[in-house]
Amino acid sequence: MDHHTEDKLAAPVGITLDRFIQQRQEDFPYATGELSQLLRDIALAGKIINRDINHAGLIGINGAFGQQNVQGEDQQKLDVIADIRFIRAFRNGKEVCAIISEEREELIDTGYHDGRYVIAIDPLDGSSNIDVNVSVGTIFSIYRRLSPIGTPPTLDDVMQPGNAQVAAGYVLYGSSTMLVYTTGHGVNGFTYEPSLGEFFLSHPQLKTPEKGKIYSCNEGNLNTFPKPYQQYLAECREQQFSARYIGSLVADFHRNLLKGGIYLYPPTQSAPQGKLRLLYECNALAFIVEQAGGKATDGQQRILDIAPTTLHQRAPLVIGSKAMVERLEALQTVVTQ
Ligand code: AHM
Ligand code: MG
Repeated sequence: MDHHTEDKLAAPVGITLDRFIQQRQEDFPYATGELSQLLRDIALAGKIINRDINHAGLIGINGAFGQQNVQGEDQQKLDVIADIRFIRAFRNGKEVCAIISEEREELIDTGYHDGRYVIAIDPLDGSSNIDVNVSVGTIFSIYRRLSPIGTPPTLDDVMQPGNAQVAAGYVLYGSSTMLVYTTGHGVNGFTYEPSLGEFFLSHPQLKTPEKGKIYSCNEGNLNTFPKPYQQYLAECREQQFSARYIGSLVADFHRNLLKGGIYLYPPTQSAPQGKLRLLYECNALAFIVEQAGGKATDGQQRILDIAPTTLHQRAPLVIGSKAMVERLEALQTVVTQ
């Protein structure tokens, strides 16, 4: 039987995430395999959280946990569960010496001081959407530590600018679950096949369109946006672009990445630095979008060049198709605030 007939009878399932990571590692002869293992740990924790989310409505873990996180927001139960699962996965993996999480006030020293990497994670972004069955996501950034191997991690290890990331990605728990990541050599997307329990390469070498026709922001805050943003959004409406805003960053970002578009979380009256966190949300997505040919700015400068000053700092975010982000940047210089 020839290959063509065979493939028609039993369609090939494609490349698994594990195989892909292994092949990539072979391209880097001096790679120790620790980063590969770390990516596998993330994928495994993602699968477990995917299961938890799918069961959430059934087993009563939906809804508020009755506590607030460090930003004073209500924590949802699944935020807490996802946080525990990822931190456990990183502790078990022993590749990272330090973790910072959107859900925790302080840096976590994993105790594995030989670990070369540190990780910043938003374990479950958009979790206020879970009760209404809307997509949520996990966002992560990986950095090489700055302090010497074998010593306790320091704050400097986790307060690096986004341009120092060695890998970043997200898991989107949507109508299907996907893992999208970059190690600085393009962006690849994997779709989870629940019956096989594996992620398969579904979106190799993702590129985002140069221009798009989708804009995504919370327009309820429009009147308090700085003038250049108001002007930009007026132009979007004049051109009859589509307004699409789920209010779940990973889902909004992912749609725009594939279709072309712009996501904006500008400064507002109640949130003068925007709402999103530089280290847990903005940096990872900025690295991915740039690797896919897009752009990310805080309105003044490239997101990846911002030197962080505090663990939980926020930054305005404008991210997506290059031409659209550049139009907003151009308006920043000509429209008076
Ligand atoms: P979270 O980290 O507390 O889940 O908040 C982040 C979410 C993003 O997913 C989303 O893009 C944004 O908050 C929506 O904010 P708003 O409700 O102000 O539009
Ligand atoms: Mg978040």
